Amino acid sequence: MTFNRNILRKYFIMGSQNCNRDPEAVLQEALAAGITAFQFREKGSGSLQGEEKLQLGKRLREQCREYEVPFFVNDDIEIAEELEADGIHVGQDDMPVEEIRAKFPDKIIGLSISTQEELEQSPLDLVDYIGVGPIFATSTKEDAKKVAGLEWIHTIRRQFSDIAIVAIGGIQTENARSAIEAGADGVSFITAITEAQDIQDAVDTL
Ligand code: TZP
Ligand code: MG
Repeated sequence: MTFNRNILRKYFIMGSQNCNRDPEAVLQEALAAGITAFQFREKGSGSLQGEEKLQLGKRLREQCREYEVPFFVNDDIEIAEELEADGIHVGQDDMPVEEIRAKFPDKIIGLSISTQEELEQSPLDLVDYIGVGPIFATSTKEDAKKVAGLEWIHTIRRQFSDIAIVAIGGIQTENARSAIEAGADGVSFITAITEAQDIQDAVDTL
C-alpha cells in the first residue's frame, strides 16, 4: 500500500487485553466513527496467544477491509504476513527494520522512537513513519519508557522537517490538539477509545 501520512490522523491501537467487552464491537464503533488507521496490538498481560490471537486478528482485519481503513500489526511479522496487513509497527527491540523492509518492500513500516539516540541510530530512510512518545503519562503499556513530553515532537521536527510523525502515549480528547500543534501528523491512542463513554464522540473530538 502506498503511504499517505493522512492515515496517521486518528490511529487507533488495540488488543483484546485493552477491552472490557468484545474487541470486535469496539473496533466496529471506532471504524464507524471515523478512525483513519488501526493497529492490532495483542500484547502484555491477558493477551491472546497462538491460534486465538490469529483468529481474532483475522476478524479485525476483515472489519478494517470493509471500511477501507489501513490495518497494521504490532511486532508480529508472521501474523502481519498471514493477515495481509497493510503495515507493520515495530519497536526498537523487534526485528530490525532492514530485515522487515527486505521481506516486505510494499508494506507500510512504522518504528517507535523514544530518545535522541534511537533517532540517530535508526534507519529512518527505510520507514514510512515514526511513532513518537510516550508524550503524556500512560498506564496502558506496562514497560512504557519515561514520558517525553510535547517538546520531544518539536525536537524531532526541528531535525527532520518532513518525516511522518504519529504521537503516542496518554493521548486523550483533551490533549490531542497539542500534539498536532507541536508538529505531529497524527495521534495514536488506546484508552481514549477503549475507555470512552461514547466512541463516536471521542473520535470526533480527537
Ligand atoms: N507505546 C507507547 S505508550 C503506549 C504504547 C503502545 C500505550 C498508549 O496507550 P494510551 O492508553 O493511549 O496511553
Ligand atoms: Mg515491539
